[in-house]
Amino acid sequence: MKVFVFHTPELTPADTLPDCAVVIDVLRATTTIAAALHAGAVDVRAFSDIDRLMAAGAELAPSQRLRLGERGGKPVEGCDMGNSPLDCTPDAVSGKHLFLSTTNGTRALKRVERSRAVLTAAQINYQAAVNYLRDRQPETVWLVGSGWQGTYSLEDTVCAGAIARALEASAVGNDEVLGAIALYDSWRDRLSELFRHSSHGQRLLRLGNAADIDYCAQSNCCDVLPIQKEPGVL
Ligand code: 3SL
Repeated sequence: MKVFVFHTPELTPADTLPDCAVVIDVLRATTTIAAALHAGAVDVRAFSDIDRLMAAGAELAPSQRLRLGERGGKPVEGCDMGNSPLDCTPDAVSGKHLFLSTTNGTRALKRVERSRAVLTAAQINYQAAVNYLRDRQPETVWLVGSGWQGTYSLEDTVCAGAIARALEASAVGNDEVLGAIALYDSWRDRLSELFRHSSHGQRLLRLGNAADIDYCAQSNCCDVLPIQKEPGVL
């Protein structure tokens, strides 16, 4: 197994795809996906475009679906919810199909959705991805951070580092892997503090989402593996 870390979807090679892509958006899309599936959502359907989300969502009765939309950290008008993992309680999501569109996470998923296998991971469930990778031993693995509109996000890289650290024996595909492991090793006991320093953490704090940051900074509180069943559906 050869593991590569890419800090943003834009940095992934344009002419190839891996055997397994792991999409990471710790703040907050892939945390929300993990929390929703853990709380009993039937599936999560990812859209990069809100209009497409609305059109697809309209094909199901309101009792069967929930539409989650986020732009710039804020809930999108007309959707049922924003992108807070804390809203994904069993009462809210159990038995429902979720339609999700976010600024960066769902876009990152789109970039690699044609890979042989696609997982999503966050700090709250990364061990499930590690177990899958150890078990399946795909030849090439991309750990893809979602970043923020094309720029690097600290929290995604730290989670990639947690995964790469746990896969220690694997071949290191690029220098970013070593950088991500070093970042994780330095901050592993103070993740909530690190996330508060990050630019998106600061944005979420300004929007009053401190509790989300604390939730997203927990390690492996959800034993769930979001795995793509068909392009865009986890
Ligand atoms: O950019 C994204 O995909 C979101 O996760 C951003 S937010 O945390 O919902 O603001």
